[in-house]
Amino acid sequence: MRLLTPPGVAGVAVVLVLAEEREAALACLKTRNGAPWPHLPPGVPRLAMLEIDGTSVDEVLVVSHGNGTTELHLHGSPAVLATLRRRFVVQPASLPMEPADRLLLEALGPEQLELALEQRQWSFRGFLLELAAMSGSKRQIAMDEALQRSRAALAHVVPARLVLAGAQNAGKSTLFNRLLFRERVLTGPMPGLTRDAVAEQTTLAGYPYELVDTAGEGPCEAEVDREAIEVGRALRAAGHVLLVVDASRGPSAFDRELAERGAFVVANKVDLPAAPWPADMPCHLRTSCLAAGADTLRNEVGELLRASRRLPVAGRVGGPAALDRQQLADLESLRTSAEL
Ligand SMILES: Nc1nc2c(ncn2[C@@H]2O[C@H](COP(=O)(O)OP(=O)(O)OP(=O)(O)O)[C@@H](O)[C@H]2O)c(=O)[nH]1
Ligand SMILES: [Mg+2]
Repeated sequence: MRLLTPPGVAGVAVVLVLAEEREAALACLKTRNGAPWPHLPPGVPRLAMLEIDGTSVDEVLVVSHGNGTTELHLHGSPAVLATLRRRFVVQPASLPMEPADRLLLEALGPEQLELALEQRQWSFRGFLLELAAMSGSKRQIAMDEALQRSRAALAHVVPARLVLAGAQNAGKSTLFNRLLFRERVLTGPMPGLTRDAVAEQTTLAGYPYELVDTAGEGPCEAEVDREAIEVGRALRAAGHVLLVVDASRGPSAFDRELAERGAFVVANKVDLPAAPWPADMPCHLRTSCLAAGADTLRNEVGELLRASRRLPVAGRVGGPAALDRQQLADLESLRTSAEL
């Protein structure tokens, strides 16, 4: 069975019974008089009682389709669906959707919306056919331009992981909350406050990021704290790292190590008297996460990342571009075949 409506706590749930499940599903329906459900002509909605394991569950509307499938309109309570799931496999329906339409629905910010609207003007498949029909050198140039646009377009769609790292109490969770515009995680003066890594999506300078707040590095007595620090280390290995340093204490040996491995360095707490900052330690942003406005912080961090990832200003990319891995693979395979 396929659930055609989004999950929720109320309203109506519409479930599509597939042709192969029809007999089993109809066996669970009774007329209002308790008689077995008759085979009905398609298209006529009828009320029926749904019975699962001898228990009357719900009064449902039954709509048979000519192609052998049947719709059941249930009361949308999760309890009713849960009862149906005890007897049948109910999966969410996945409707085929063009990547540009998906982006239009899921856009986190105006830049993603603008890109989705731009890309909807073109048929990507039609564009591939146009490319395939071009002569050799012209096609190479057009394809290289499309791959260039696709790089920027995919960066609009696929969130890059950005892990906040640093010593305990440096201000990672404070920065995390500011970048999200809300108090998502606990902050406070007690070192080692954050234990579990928390991930949230947002856009910075128009590009999507999975922001991850992690446990700070520092002394820990409990096994659970050591594990939390290990999780942070593993997360850092698969993403960009935003290293938060408490500038009133200065960078630690661990901070210097992360900076050497390419982390973006934020010197935080510049509202307090500063400790010496070693000349060979990079610093990409000096700020006070407490005092700076969230907008300013988001812009500064976003621009820093955009420039270092060599991404153009977010928004339209100026021509058909791949918006998912499949489209990119199709584009690339056309280039490979052209090279043969
Ligand atoms: N003066 C000052 N205090 C700050 C600033 N940023 C954060 N703090 C304070 O520093 C303390 C620690 O902040 P957190 O964000 O919880 O630090 P953390 O890095 O997440 O710490 P752990 O979770 O223990 O690793 C809190 O009391 C914050 O209010 C800042 O820019 N200036
Ligand atoms: Mg924290």
